[in-house]
Amino acid sequence: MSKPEYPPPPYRVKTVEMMERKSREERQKAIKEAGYNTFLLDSEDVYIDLLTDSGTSAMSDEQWAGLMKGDEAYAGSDNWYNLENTVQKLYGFDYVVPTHQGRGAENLISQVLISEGDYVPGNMYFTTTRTHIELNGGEFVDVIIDEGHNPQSSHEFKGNVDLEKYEELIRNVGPENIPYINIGVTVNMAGGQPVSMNNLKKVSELSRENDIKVIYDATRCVENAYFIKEREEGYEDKTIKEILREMMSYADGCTMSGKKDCLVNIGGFLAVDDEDTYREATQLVVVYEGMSTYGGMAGRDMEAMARGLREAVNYDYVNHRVKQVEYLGERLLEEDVPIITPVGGHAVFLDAKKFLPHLQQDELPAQTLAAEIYVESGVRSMERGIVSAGRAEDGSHNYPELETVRLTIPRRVYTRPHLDVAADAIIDLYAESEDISGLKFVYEPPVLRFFTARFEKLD
Ligand code: P61
Repeated sequence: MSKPEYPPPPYRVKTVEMMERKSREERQKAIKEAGYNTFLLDSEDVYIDLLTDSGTSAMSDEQWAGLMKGDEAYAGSDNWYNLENTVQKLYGFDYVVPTHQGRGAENLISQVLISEGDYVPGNMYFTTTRTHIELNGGEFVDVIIDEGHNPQSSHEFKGNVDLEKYEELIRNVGPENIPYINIGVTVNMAGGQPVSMNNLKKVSELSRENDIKVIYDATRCVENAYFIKEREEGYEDKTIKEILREMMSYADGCTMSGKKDCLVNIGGFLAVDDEDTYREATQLVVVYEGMSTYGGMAGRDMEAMARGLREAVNYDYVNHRVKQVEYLGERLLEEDVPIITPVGGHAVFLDAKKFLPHLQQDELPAQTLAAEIYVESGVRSMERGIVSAGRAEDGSHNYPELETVRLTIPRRVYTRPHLDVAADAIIDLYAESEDISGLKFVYEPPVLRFFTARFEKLD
């Protein structure tokens, strides 16, 4: 069998952080105390942390040096102008509003654009995005292609918008009731799947014809640009930077969680083309985040993000990053462990319905599997299934087709042997998976329940 590709990282180590693996007995105790919810584990009880790629990147020496250049003036700091200028140059939007993280930007755009009773289509929901849409009286409508919901479909752009579904929504509810379409590039909940340039272009045309704005969730847009370069005809010789600029030219604005592709631990922004939207957002940002020249970030955070934005469009960096994720996927596929394919940009998603076929979705297969992986190996992962999907208006669970466990790779942090530890443990667990019993809720908060819910084992 051929060895999966793993390019050498385009960086070397300057500082290390020591880590320790607790014993199996300690891990069993820790997960029980955490109510079988990996979000509630203490970080010191975790060996290899694949919970998220959000805010967990390793910063470069350039970024750390930038922290010392933090201008902590309350208003108009140098670092803000550097950040604003970098976003304008790389993304092409005229107006930038800083926020403390991605959901801050989602709050602003949802409040500015959505009126009670509106519909907001998107290529699969994301938890915080949908919550802000709903809190502002909107209804989210999923218009991703069917392949996006199918773990085994080999479609190369599973994040694409189904233009027929989008058109049908426009016909049924009227374009005046759709303030914008929200496009995730890439689509987190679908497995980090990209959207093609051709699809972005068509979505833009249809939206402009109907006077509907296009707002991207640009959180992982660099990884999306990489997939376009690798997979879409005509883009193989373009730079990541050029592809990114073209992608953004088909949008009216974007929200950004700086904690992912911007390579920082905290931060975010909203960027738009239209002055009216910008003005309204700056009126709100002072209420929710801070002045419109810091939006909840320290000067040093803004400097680190400006530098991270520029580093992230380096081809060698993003090529190594995505290949690292693919490597973990390949290791699992070699042993027939069920995962979502093709492997996406930031994480490998285990198909928990197939991994634990004896469990009903009500028995919370993905939540169960994430807890078992932790006990087996000390590796922390995240449930992305029925628990994350929450409840419908009538109080019943939403039943998403994708019931997954996400093994998310932080940027520039782990090495191949770390990924092998995770792969080996999951392969071993798969061999004995029929002995694993499910979980039930014992505490369930009403909003974004997955963060703090608690569970007990079913007998
Ligand atoms: C994550 F379990 N993602 O993937 P903020 N859009 C997109 C995101 O991936 C995203 C945000 C907006 C996280 C953190 C997280 O249900 C959860 O900077 C595509 O986190 O506010 C965040 O950006 C929000 C984990 C968020 C979750 C919500 O791990």
